[in-house]
Amino acid sequence: MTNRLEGLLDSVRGHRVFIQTHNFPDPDAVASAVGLQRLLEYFSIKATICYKGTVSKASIAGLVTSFGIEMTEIDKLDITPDDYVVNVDVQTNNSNITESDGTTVACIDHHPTVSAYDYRFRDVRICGACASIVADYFFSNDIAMDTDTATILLYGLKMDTESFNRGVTDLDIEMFRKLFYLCDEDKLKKLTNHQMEFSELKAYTDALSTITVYDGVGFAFINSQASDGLIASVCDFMLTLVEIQFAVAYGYRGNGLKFSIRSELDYLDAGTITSNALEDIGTGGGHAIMAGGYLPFDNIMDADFDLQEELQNRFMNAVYFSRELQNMLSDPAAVSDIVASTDVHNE
Ligand SMILES: [Mn+2]
Repeated sequence: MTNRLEGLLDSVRGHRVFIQTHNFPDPDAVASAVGLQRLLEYFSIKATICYKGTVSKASIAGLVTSFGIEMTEIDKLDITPDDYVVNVDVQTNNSNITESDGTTVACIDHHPTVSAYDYRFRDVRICGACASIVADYFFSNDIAMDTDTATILLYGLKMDTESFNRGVTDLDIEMFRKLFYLCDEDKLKKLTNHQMEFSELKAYTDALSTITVYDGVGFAFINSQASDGLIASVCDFMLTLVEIQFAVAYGYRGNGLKFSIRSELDYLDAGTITSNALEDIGTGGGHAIMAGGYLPFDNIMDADFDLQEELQNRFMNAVYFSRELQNMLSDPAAVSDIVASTDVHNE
C-alpha cells in the first residue's frame, strides 16, 4: 500500500465520513467524489458525498442519473463536529466551499493552494483533473476498478481538461491510458455530447452578442442567472476567435457576479490576473490557464462607477501589468535600465 493511501485511510478511520466537493460541483468534482467513495468502500469505510449549490446542469445531471450517483445537499445532512470531512477538487477556506459543522481532516485537490490549512492528510498535485489523482490511488495500489467507476473518472478527466487541451500533465495522460481500457466508451460519448440544456441556449447566444475585444482580451456578459457550465462555455467559445487570447466571461450568480477566465498565453496567468482584477471588491484565483472569481454586490453597494466599465478596466490593467512584467523580463536592456535608474536613485 502506498504511503498516500495509508495516510488517507488513517485520516478518516473511526468516524462518519463525508466527501465534500466545491459548491456547484462540476463533472470532475463529482467524479473525484465518487471515485474516492468507491476507494473507501473497498476498505469497508462508508462515506456520504455532499455539496452545496445545485447539480441540475446537463453535464452533471446526466452523470448523476445514468450512474445512480447519490449526492446530498449539505443542508439536508446533520453533520456534527464529530464527523470527518474530506475535501475533493477544492480546499478548505476557499471562497467556493461552504463549510459544514464537520471536522475537515483530508483534502485531495489539483488546484494551487490559496489559503493553507492544517489537514491530517493532504494530497494536492497540480494536474488537469482531480479525477486523475483519485484514479492514481487505485492503480498505484493495484485495486481493481469497475467499468462504471472508470467511465465516471474518465468523464471528469475529459471535462476538466477540455478533452486534453487544458492543463494536461503526465499523470493525466497515464491515468487516461489506464482508464480508457476499463471504461464504457458508448456511455462516455453520450455524456460528453450532452453539455448544454436547450433552456440555456438563448442566454448563450445573447452572451455571444455582447463579446467585446480589447487588445487580445475578450469580454462577454451573461445578463441572467448563469450556471458555471454556461459561463465556462461562453468563455471557451471566446478562445476560438482568432482575435482573443485571454477571455473573461461573467454572469449573475446569487446576489453577485460569477467570473470564468481563460488564458492561452504563458505570461498572462489567469489566476493571478483575476485575483488582481477583483482585489478589494471580490475574490478570484485558480490556474494559469483557467481561473474563476466572484464579486458580491454587497461589496460595491456604495460604489459610484459603471460596473461593466470598471470590470473591464480592472482586467485590462491587470493584463497590462503582466505584459509589462513579461517585456521587462525578456528584455535585458530594460532590466539594466531599471538597475541603472535605481542606482541613480540611490546616489
Ligand atoms: Mn477539477
